[in-house]
Amino acid sequence: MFLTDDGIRLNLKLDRPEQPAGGKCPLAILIHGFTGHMEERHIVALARAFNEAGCASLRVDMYGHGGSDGEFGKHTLYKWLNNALTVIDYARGLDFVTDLYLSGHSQGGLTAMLAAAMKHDVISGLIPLSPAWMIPGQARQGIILGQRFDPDHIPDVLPPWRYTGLEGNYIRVAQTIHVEEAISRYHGPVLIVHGEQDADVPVSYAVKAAELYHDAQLVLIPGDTHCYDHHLDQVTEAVKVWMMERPRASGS
Ligand code: FER
Repeated sequence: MFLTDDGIRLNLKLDRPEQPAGGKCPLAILIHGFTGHMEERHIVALARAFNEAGCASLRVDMYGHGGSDGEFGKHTLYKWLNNALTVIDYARGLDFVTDLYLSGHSQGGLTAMLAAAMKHDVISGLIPLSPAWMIPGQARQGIILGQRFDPDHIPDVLPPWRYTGLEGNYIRVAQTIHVEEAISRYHGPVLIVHGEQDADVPVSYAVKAAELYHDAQLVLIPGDTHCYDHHLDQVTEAVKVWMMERPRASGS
């Protein structure tokens, strides 16, 4: 299924829980990370976890990723944020949807945090998974993907560090984003899940975000990595349990 966001086709996949035909249910939007896509093992498992909790899942390939339009090198957090706003508005209009939840992994988790701040009145719960919310602060300090650069002299195209072709505009955009401000604008319930051995996003950021949010629960997974190579079942279980604890809108 495709949705068009200002001329960019976004690849979406909707999975509804097993339930009587015509039944209403909540829906969780699920956003992959930097260089990721909707068919990654952990993203598919999380979509299924939402379904098992009686919640539809809507996986999205973001600009320049997976089956969506756009070039990877030209993606920025602003483009991802616009994609997220478009997908949220689409999901709100689906007739079976009661409440809307927003989830994402890593850079998708950061995107979910920023979009939840903008759409705080329509997002019933936020589930950032190993959210890479250090990206903006590190971009200002001159660190990206573990590499150092001069934050005041950004090249048009970054050197081929871990990935080739990423344009400097990615960093210029990230430098403008202030995540603490976004965190303070979202007052709904939050579940943060993070592997304690994450080598890409330090677990300290999950701890800090859980402190800053008004109503957050933090689940740390001992021994696990950025993409949950060892204990994905614990991640999906945490999401499932938290979702089943949510109050359901009447009529569902
Ligand atoms: C970075 C560290 C982590 C970064 C991106 C990530 C672009 C995101 C990882 C992911 O989404 O999985 O410095 O810079």
